[in-house]
Amino acid sequence: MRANKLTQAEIDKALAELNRGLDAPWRLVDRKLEKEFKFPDFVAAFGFMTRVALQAEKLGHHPEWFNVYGVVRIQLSTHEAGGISGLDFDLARSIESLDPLA
Ligand code: HBI
Repeated sequence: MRANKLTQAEIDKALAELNRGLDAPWRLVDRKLEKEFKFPDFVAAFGFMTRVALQAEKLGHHPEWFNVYGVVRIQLSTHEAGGISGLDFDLARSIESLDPLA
C-alpha cells in the first residue's frame, strides 16, 4: 500500500531520486520530509500554498506547513503510518511539478 511506512533504505533511495536535478533538496528532519521555499512576498507564497493545497486535496494527502511572509516550510509525513510513506514522495513530486512563479 502506498500509505505504508517506508524503511530507512527505501526513504534514502526515494529521497535521492526526488532530489535529482532539484536546485534545493528535500531533507529528512524529525522523521519528516522537509523543504523550505522562498518567495518575493506574501502573495506569491500564499499563491504557491493555494496550488499545493489543491494538489494535496487531489491526492488525499496533506502537508504540515509554516508560513511567514515569503517563506513556506513544508513537512510531509503519514500520520496513520507513523512515518514517511510513498504518499509523502507523491506529494513532494507533485509540489515540485508546480511552477513556483505561476
Ligand atoms: N495527510 N500527511 C497526511 N498524513 C495522513 O496520514 C493523512 C493525510 N491526509 C488525509 C488522511 N491521512 C486521511 O486518510 C485520514 O486521516 C482519514
